[in-house]
Amino acid sequence: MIRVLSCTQPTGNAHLGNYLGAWRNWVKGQGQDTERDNFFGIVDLHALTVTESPGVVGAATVDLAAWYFAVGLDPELSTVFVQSHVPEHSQLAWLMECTLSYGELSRMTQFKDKSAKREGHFISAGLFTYPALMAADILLYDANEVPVGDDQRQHVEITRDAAIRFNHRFGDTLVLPEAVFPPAGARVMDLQDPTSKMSKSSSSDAGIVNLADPPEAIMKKFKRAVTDSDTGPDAVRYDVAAKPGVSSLLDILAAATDSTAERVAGEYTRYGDLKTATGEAIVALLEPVQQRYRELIDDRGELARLLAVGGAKARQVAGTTLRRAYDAIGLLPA
Ligand code: AQP
Repeated sequence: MIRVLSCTQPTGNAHLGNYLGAWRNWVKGQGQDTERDNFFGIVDLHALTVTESPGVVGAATVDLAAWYFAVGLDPELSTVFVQSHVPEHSQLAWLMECTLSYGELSRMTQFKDKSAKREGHFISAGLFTYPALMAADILLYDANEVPVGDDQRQHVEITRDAAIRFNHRFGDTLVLPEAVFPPAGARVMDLQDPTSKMSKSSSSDAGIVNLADPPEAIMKKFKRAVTDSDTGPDAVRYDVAAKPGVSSLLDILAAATDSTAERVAGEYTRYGDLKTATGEAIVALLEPVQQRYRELIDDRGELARLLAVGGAKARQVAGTTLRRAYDAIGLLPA
């Protein structure tokens, strides 16, 4: 049996990067032949690193739960839970903070990026230590596979380092996870700045395809996507360094149509046609998801019920792992 774990922060709007980079692959994994035990978290405690007012995170948690089920997570096949409902996350996080070094945390690119974006604003200690909480999120579930977008590569690496160091100190206790990336869509880029990843905290909405965007807005964003001024028969080609905008569109179209960027490149000669085709493919992909989201978000009672069931199941697994870690260290039993 393969244990699968991945999570999302309830901050900002769900976007195409979340869907193509992570969620769609979680759903695909549910239907695979190999026996899989799937855990998908809504990591609300991570959202606190950048939260300064009441009432925001809870609402965003419900919204994200609706997106999780709308994209196709099946409560029969996957355990969907909220991080703060499973106190073991915070407890193992402390052990991970004591396992990782200041130097390792200082080298995390997300800390550098996010603290730079918040220059002049409050930068919480949590923004610095959150990779330890993320390591706990993964290790609590003995996860073998962590299906994520490319931006999470460094987080899974540091999680492995933490597990290796813990096991070296206290004996074989924690399972070493592997990050798993989709063949296309692992790094969906901002449509207005194709050298930066599409991100909830981007400054301009024009570069982000929100999952809730209506079809006209999606088409408009793709039609205005930044490309380059090349002309000629081979202008449409996949070359991330030389042609980031075109390559990003090709990658999105490949992800949406289960193809490869190189193959879809061969089907177009004009940027306008590529933009229209990519926009249309995304509109078609999102249409049924948006429909299900609208139904689910109106049934908050059912969402709360599903999260309670998932939380209880997650606690069983998390509690066993935390106990194992405490015992390995030799903490005095209560
Ligand atoms: N642009 C992206 N391309 C591919 N995958 C992406 N993911 C996020 N952005 C992209 C994947 O979505 C999952 C959930 O991510 P998250 O929302 O918890 O965290 P994040 O990566 O920090 O998301 P954002 O949008 O970039 O938020 P901010 O702006 O707050 O940093 C992960 O598997 C992630 O890889």
